[in-house]
Amino acid sequence: MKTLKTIHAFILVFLVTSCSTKQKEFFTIESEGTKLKVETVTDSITIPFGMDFLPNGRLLVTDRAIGHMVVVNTATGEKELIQGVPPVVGQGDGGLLDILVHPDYKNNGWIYFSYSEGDTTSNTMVVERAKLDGLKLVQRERLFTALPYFKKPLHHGSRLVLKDGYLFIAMGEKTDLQDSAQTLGNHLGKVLRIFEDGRVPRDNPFVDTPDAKPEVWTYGHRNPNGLALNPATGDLWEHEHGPMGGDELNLIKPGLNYGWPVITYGLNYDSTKVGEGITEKEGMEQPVYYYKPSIAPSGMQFYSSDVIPMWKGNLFIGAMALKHLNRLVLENNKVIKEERLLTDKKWRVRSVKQGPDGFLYIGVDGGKILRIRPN
Ligand SMILES: [Ca+2]
Repeated sequence: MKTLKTIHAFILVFLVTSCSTKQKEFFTIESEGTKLKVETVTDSITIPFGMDFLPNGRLLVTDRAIGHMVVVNTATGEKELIQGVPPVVGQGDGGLLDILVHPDYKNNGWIYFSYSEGDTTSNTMVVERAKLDGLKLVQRERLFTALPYFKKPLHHGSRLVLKDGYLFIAMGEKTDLQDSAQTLGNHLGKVLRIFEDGRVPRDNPFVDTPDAKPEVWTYGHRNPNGLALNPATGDLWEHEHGPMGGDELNLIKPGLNYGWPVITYGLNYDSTKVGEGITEKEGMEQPVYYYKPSIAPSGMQFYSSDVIPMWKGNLFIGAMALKHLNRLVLENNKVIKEERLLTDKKWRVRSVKQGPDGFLYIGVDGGKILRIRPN
């Protein structure tokens, strides 16, 4: 028996070694008349909801439903599990959600992450920051708890962006509480702004509004699964899952109402109208772009590198229902072209991130991490 175990251990070591040293799987695609190489970085991550880069080519990935935080060596594909991650509600849309490495990580060591907390009868989305001691999370600090807790573990939104000392958080409307998005006294269906240490800025738009949550930056959102900064302009962009046929791309400006559920380009899933069935109303913002039929967007990244020159300044969004990588060309904050990449692969593209190497990394459910690079 002992001999058998030893043989198994040898086989395992051999397999791990041979997998990590073999030639990476790849294929080519074409965009704007240029061939690009798509290469597998690693696999066996079930739902790679969030990804961000540590120094030295190490990629942090959240595996949503099982609540794992993994660090991937992007050169070898080897994965290591981070310890000390809080327990999560892995049902519905819940789990370990977005992850963000502080832009000044080398000096401060902070890692930000969001997750769903509670149980299947009462839960919400929480944002923490922590540091890494080897492969363990330490100095955990809770920065934000979306209120109120609610029963269904659905529509947490949960994307995070850091900019100039502020942390932006996108929070979903928690389904059955649709009207919550139009009410300022809760955090649901909102983009929120806090300082990166959790304090609330005094110049947020609703700090002096009676009964409003002071963290509210914008409202009237449904289920945001994408939040990204355009590094060329400093603008904050959001995308959200609409109902059937109403996925939206929005340019986020403080204090504005983005309309859900009063205006929408979508229908309820039983094909009935949402509310009065209107698409515009005074005092409510129009999306910059919307998808009909819905693509079910997830993850979002402005590509800012010169490594793939024809993509510079373009916006990339994962698509989970109409499975592909969505590429938008913007001009003066309007979409002038849409391209759907990787359509033949039928991948639910969950996360998109530009690497420090200028390659575009995507995480797909079921569950590979891949990178797109010059051929
Ligand atoms: Ca809207």
